[in-house]
Amino acid sequence: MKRVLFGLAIGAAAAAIAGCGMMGDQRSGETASAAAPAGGGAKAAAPLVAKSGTNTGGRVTFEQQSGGTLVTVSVTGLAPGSVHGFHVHEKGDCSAPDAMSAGGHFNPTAKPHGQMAMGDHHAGDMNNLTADANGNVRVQFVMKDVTVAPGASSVIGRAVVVHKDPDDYRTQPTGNSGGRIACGVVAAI
Ligand SMILES: [Cu+2]
Repeated sequence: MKRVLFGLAIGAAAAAIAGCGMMGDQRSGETASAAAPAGGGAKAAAPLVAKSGTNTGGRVTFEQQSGGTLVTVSVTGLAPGSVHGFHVHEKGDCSAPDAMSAGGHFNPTAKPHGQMAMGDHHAGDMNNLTADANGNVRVQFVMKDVTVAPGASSVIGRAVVVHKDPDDYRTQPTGNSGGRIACGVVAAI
C-alpha cells in the first residue's frame, strides 16, 4: 500500500526519478489495459483564442471515457449572462480573424443541425454556453457522437468555436448563432 501511494504521489508530481518512474510506468500500463475499451482515456485540448475583435478566451478539454467523451469548458471574457452557440467545427484552422477558416460544423455522419442528445444533430453540436455574472463559463458534459481516439468522429485536428449569439438548434446548417468570437484547434495532450 505504501508503495502504491508513493507511486501515485510521484506520478502526480510528474517527477522523473529513474526508479520511481519505472513504477509509475507499470501502473499506468495496468490502468490502460484494465479500464479502457477502445481509446479510453485519450485526451485532447483546444486553447481558445479571441476572434472578431473580442477578448474571449479559455480552454476546452476532451477525455474519452466508456460512456462518451467528457468535455470540460472554461471560457472568459463574455458579457455577463450572455448565451453563445458552441460547436466543434470541421477544420482545425483558426487563422482567420473571424475564424471562418474553421469551416462548418463537424458533421461526419451527414446529419441535419440540431441539439446535442436530442434527435438528429451534427456530431459537433454542443449546447449553448451561458456566461455567469462575471462573464465566465465553467461547464462539463458528455458528448456521445465524437471520440478522442483516431477515427472518422475524432475531435483531434478539428476546431472548437464560440459564437456571438445563441444557437436556435433549428436553422440549417448553422443554428444562426452569428459571428465567431473565439476559436481553438483541438490537439492531443
Ligand atoms: Cu459553430
